[in-house]
Amino acid sequence: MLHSLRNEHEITSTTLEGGSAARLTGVGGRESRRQAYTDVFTASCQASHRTAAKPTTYRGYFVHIPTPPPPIQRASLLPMPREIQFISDLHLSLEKTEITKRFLSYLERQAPRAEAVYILGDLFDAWIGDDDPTPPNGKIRKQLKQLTSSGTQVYLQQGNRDFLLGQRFCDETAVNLLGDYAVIDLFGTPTLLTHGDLLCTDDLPYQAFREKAHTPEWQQNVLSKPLWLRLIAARWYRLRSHFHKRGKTQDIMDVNQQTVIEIMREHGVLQLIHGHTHRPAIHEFEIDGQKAKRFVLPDWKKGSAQALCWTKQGHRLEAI
Ligand SMILES: [Mn+2]
Repeated sequence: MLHSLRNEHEITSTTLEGGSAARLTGVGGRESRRQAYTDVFTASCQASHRTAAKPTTYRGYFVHIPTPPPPIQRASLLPMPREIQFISDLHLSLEKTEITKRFLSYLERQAPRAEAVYILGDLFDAWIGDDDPTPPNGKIRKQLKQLTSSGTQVYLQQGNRDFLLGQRFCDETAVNLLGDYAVIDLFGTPTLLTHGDLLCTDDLPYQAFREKAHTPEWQQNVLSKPLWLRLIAARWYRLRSHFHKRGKTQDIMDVNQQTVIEIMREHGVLQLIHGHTHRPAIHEFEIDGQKAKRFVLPDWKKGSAQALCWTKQGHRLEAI
């Protein structure tokens, strides 16, 4: 088309806007002029469908090819709101299949939304060593690994039930093991995280046992026993713990407020999140004339579980 056009006409200029088109000179009647119009129009249409960014010249006339819009810049997208989630006291075990299912579903559906998930102890009802393959340990490991691989950071504190959770478990799942106390910057507020058993200082027999059980000698002694022996010992320990609890008053099992204040003061925080007591609440009090808060996470039950979800806008408990 362009070839015949070039032979018959000389195009001196073009504007393809509105009703005007190429101004044609030279020989040819109305019919050939009409044909030239059609040719120029067709050429321009074909050209404008190309993706070249700069205008192209066809033999003296100018076809404007619109510049394609720039690709959307990542930086111009609104950032996803950051979310931090806290859970604790799941007490996962072979017998509690509903809670295991609930946790696996949480790891798959709700946890990936979070930038970080903090598990503040007693993820397992008992832990006798990272080499224990008893279900649901394998499944939990696998799903935790999937979550950390997808970009959500997972932080773990030991509880009074799973204080033998070790580095091997954390390496296999890419979970970060925290110490008994950890201070994080929670959207600008320094916040102390702990399982909570260290705050129950009225329970003297437990504190004495804890001290002993946290020595390297005690732990090495236990972990060096064969797996079958540790499995039996764990059963016995859980049974014993059940009867011990029955004999203790409710007050002894809760935190000691003076200890809470001392520990918070020591860590320079006015906000504390912990689990362990299974008494979910938000306590408000004062430390040296300043307002302080203590968040107690709920334990997981057969029929209900919750995560404390925190964003820049604030916090809420979300059902799992
Ligand atoms: Mn606990």
